Amino acid sequence: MLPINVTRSSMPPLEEYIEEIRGLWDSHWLTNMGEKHQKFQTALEEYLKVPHVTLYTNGHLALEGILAAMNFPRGSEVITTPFTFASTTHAIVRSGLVPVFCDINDRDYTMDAAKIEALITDKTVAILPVHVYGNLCDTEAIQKIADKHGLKVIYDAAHAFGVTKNGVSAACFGDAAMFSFHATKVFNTIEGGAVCYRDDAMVQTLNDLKNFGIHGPEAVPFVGGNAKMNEFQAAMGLCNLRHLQGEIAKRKEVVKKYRELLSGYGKITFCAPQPDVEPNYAYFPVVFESEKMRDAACERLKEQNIIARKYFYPLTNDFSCYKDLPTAGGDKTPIVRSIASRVVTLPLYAELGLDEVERICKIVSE
Ligand code: T4K
Repeated sequence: MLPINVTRSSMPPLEEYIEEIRGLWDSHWLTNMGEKHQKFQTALEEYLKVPHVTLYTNGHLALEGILAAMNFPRGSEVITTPFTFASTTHAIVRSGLVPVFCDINDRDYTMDAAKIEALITDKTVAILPVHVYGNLCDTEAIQKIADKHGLKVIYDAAHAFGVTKNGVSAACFGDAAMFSFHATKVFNTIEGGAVCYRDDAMVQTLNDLKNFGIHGPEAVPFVGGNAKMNEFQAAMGLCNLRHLQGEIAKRKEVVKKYRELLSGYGKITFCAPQPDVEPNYAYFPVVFESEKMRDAACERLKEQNIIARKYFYPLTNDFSCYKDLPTAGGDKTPIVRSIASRVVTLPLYAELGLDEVERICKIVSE
């Protein structure tokens, strides 16, 4: 029997993708901001209702791109969450900045805005929260703190494509938001990512950063790298965008079934639904009473070839690569430590059968 993985890439009908890429065999134009790239960028700006979208080859380089574009002095501090994928913390550190870890709340596992101000020092330049699992952070409270202290807000919105709050897309909060379009996301371009923002001045810098700072065949005024999205990625994005609402609707049914079957089982808790938020059902995290119970459930599922994943355990501030980082480790973030040791994300994708969900829930509750 094929394994049931934590997720499975959404793909458009093969014929649709072939039709979308057919023209590339005439033009032989495969990358460097070609026709598909331009079309996809415009489609996203319209869909997300955000003034600017800069496409990147993946979400991680998009995040590094934002940090580079902001040009913070080396050694500056960025308040962030350790309850995330390696990418968030790595992007801060690889940019020569120091991550300062803030605790999360136990309702939706996003950064606890009430704990941010205590972490601000004269070296703090930005807040970098994560809309983890597609749950939106307390964007109003975070913006208030940032305005009061003159800090930038950069959202890691890797999980939040398609999520809106009172009709406003996750792209529109803070100074910039990064989306990941990785194969494992609700919306994918195979690999891919984007930065969304309002500041016109950032357009040139972000483009320079992803295309060697080249302005013309004989003009290179900026030291940039290479992080361009290619035409095949953009074509995948154009196709998947047409199917996004259908994908989200199917995921909604899966999540509904999980909640229905597991809510009577007292030993696990779910994220609380967020008022005014239209979710994308990106992940289905459940938190067990104890680490032992969580690990046992994972083992039992694995015996049945069902691969649940402990997103996000271990915490990034416990990674061995950060053992010498003075701000890492320790017990300064008790809630996140407790959640991370008990959380598991159950399989979730559009085509996951409701009978499979029943099977998973039976194993979990046993
Ligand atoms: N910030 C946050 C908060 C993030 O979660 C991420 C990425 C980023 C930043 C960085 O964005 P990117 O630079 O990646 O665009 C996966 C993804 O690779 C990663 O994108 C994602 N977060 C993270 C949460 O999950 P792994 O190491 O768990 O992936 P892997 O290879 O174990 O795949 C998980 C399952 O997905 C597989 O068991 C089957 C399925 N799958 C996987 C691939 C690669 C598919 O169905 N198709 C595929 O092509 O990191």
